[in-house]
Amino acid sequence: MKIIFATNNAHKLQEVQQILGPAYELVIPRQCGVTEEIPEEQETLEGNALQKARYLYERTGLDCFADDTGLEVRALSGAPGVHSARYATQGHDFEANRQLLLRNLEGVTDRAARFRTAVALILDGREYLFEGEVRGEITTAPAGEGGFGYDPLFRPEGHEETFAQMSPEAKNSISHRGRAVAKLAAFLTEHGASYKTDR
Ligand code: ITT
Repeated sequence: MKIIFATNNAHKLQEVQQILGPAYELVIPRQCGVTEEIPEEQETLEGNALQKARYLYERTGLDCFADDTGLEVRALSGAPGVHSARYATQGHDFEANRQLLLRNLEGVTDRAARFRTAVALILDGREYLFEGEVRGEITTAPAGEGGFGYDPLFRPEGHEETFAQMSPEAKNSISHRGRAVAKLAAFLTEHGASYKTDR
């Protein structure tokens, strides 16, 4: 089954392809002639996921989905949340974002946090939303080389390792994205998706 995934994030693409498995062939915006940055200007994850999926659907008329993810830290009143990509700078600077998060949590004992993912699917012109979350805590120093973004600072509940110290399979089996995309996969298996270039 071929379906468009409205992302420009290569790490996410790899994760989602791994979660969905070989039964799905993911097509990225560039492969359908959409090379500009897809806007995400909403104040909620769901709003942004829908905005990205709608943008691509309007350009291509093809079935597609998008994911928007945020890290919500309790002691920071839910920040960086929907602003996770641009926490420290306007760019997607993972290292600067991690450093700012650690600085903002200096001396803070409540390290509780969660990752939340909203996935928006447009299938035959209809819109659907799926959600996944994982609870955990922010470490006091980065650990691990795997994953991306805030992974070296996030230790999921019930685990000794950060996401960046886990294998991709282990992260995907409990992660926010893994849970949301598993719901998407179950839905697609039931309802089917088509990729027709003549539409
Ligand atoms: P697209 O919009 O092109 O899909 P993006 O990088 O902008 O890619 P998001 O807005 O969904 O993706 O994610 C916001 C930021 O949250 C992202 O830049 C990372 O820093 C962080 N992030 C997202 N998923 C993550 C994960 O699984 N592990 C660690 N950090 C993550």
